[in-house]
Amino acid sequence: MKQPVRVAVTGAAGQISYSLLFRIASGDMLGKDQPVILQLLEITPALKALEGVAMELDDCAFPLLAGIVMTDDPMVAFKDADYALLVGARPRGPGMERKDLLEANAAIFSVQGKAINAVASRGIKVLVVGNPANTNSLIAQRNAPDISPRQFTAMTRLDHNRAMAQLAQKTGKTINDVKNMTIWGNHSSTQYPDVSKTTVDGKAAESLIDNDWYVNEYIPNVQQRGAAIIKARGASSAASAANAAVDHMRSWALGTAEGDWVSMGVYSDGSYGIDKGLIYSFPCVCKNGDWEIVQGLEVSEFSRARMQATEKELQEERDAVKHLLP
Ligand code: NAX
Repeated sequence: MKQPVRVAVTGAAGQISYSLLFRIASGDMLGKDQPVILQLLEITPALKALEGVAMELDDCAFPLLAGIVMTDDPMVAFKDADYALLVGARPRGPGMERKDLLEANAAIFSVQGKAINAVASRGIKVLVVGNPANTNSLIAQRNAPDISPRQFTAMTRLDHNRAMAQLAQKTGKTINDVKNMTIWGNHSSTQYPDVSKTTVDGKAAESLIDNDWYVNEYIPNVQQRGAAIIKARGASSAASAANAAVDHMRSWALGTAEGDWVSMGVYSDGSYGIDKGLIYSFPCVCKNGDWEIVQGLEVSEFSRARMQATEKELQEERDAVKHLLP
């Protein structure tokens, strides 16, 4: 058996974590041979509820769960952490403007970025799930100057999975038939689900679907899927969000399938003309615990306009918290 790795999870008493922690502890994220120590961060009023979650984790008797730490102190939660899943965030309250939301979260993610910088493993892999995920990831990254910006990512895998599922359903195929899906940009309604390189059962997706359906139904449905879940369930996506977080980390740590890629919000190096330094979702391949943006894809005018619209939103989010960035 391998040595245990330390996995920090914030917002650990929340609804996504109620699914996520059990998946991590059962080995779904890092493999069935990789023991984990869960280091769980919550705000002080939620520590009692967190104890209940830890009791249930104990009651699962997971062979791979080598320990649980519970704390309201980021310096404890991120101590020597090899992985961090930043799920906890400030939700939008009544009367709260978008700018207030960005600022409230900037406060949380700057503290957590500083703590990661100070005490985490130098090889830490960070995934931000809490919204606005891309900009929260940017804030954490900018507050961790001793850690490579490549180690801070944001989650668009749920959007990626949603886009694959909707395409599989439309074409009467299964998820296993869908390859090379891309989500570009922000995890928000400006994201651009791009099927121009996607294949379904070896055939170009564009040859199987009607362009009208793609532009007027598919793209908006993927963009608005989170709202549709809230409307139907009365609560935001939780199990599917946890599943996507597990998928994101597993791809990053253990690699992507040969010939396929995944969508990840990563540090832009200027690829495809996207503003350097933004955390932007690109098609990525992962190998040996590292990711790379897929290069050389042809970008149509239609795609370019959508990639730029979502880039613009990310630039605006960044600019709204600029005064709080080091
Ligand atoms: P919940 O409100 O159920 O849980 C959030 C938890 O975070 C709470 O227990 C809260 O006490 C804790 N928390 C708040 N501030 C904290 C801090 N400073 N340190 C540690 N813990 C803190 O929300 P949940 O449904 O679990 O969603 C969590 C976040 O994921 C939200 O921001 C949500 O918008 C976001 N999502 C992101 C998705 C994505 O694809 N990137 C999809 C699903 C989800 O909407």
